[in-house]
Amino acid sequence: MNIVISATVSIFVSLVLPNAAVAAIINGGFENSFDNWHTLGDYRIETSAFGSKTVEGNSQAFLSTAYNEVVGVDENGGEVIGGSAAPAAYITGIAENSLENFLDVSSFFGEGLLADAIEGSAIKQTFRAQAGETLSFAWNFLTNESVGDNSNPAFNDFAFATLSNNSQNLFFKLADSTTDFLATSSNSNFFEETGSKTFSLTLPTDGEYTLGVGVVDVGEPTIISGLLVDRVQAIPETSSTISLLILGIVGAFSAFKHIQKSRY
Ligand SMILES: [Ca+2]
Ligand SMILES: [Ca+2]
Ligand SMILES: [Ca+2]
Repeated sequence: MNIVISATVSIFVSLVLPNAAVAAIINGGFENSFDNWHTLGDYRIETSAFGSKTVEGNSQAFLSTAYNEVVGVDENGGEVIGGSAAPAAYITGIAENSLENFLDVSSFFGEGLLADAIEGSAIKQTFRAQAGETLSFAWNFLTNESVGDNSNPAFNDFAFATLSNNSQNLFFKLADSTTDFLATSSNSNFFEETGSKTFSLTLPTDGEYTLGVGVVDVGEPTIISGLLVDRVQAIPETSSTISLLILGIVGAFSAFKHIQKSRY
């Protein structure tokens, strides 16, 4: 009898716990610092005081490619040195705490466009979603590299996203030094920024996904780039329809009450 019960319990646990342990995206707006996120490299929470406004709430995530490098200028015009970016193992040979290891994408930084990534930073979160949900987040790529027509292909720093589940690893380049940047120079410590953009992707199947977002130096390590991230979310296809319906019902009810009142 006991054996039967414990077998039943263990089956129940194995079926139910994985679902319960991983939920929808939590703290996607970084209002609770990096709670529920895993982090690697040079990262911190910034407010709108950064010089580029948050998209949602008071906080946004900031990642950079700085590793003991010039990250700004103090009030006396002196260089401010900082940063703790992580290595890309394919170039540096340092596998421990590497970006590839963190993102579980062993070959990404050794292939094609990514072969010259030297170092950078990334965050990730694992969540459950259903087919048809739209995964999205706001991002803003910032750089001190030359951009546009002056960009140098050898120093083409870039920002990226990875999305993996148990069947595949997807890679998306968000921006690099050839992307369109704001015509006016950035109000932040960086020379250039793309301004806030939105990444959006419809998830194909039910399941557990890991979203990674990061930024890397390419070709040489000292001229830094950064990435702001905010409002990371996965929204069911129907939620906007449902809320419109609810609004419609409330609206109809208010109108009905109004009519009732005006009769007396
Ligand atoms: Ca936020
Ligand atoms: Ca660097
Ligand atoms: Ca660089």
